[in-house]
Amino acid sequence: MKLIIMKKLTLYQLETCPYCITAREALDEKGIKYEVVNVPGPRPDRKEVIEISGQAEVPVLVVEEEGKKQVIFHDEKIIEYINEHPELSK
Ligand SMILES: N[C@@H](CCC(=O)N[C@@H](CS)C(=O)NCC(=O)O)C(=O)O
Repeated sequence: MKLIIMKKLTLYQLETCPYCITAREALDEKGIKYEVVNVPGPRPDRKEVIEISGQAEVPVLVVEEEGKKQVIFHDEKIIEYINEHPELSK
């Protein structure tokens, strides 16, 4: 029997942020499912993303798997992660 481990992906982002658009396009091109959390515009108000990632910039991708969270930020790092995980597209 094959065991399927599900990853839950959440993208913290701003709709018009160019780095976020790049990350979304990369996820969408690969058909990867993810949830979107739109962060507030002002940096000090981004409490959730600061708590999760230790910094205020978006995009931030959170990958949850079996209770563990992996936090990835910088658009190029997000793209690197999804390129290294082709199983996310299935
Ligand atoms: N090096 C980051 C840059 C991300 C970035 O600058 N994001 C902007 C929005 S486009 C941001 O959150 N800046 C912080 C702010 O608005 O104060 C990346 O590649 O993702």
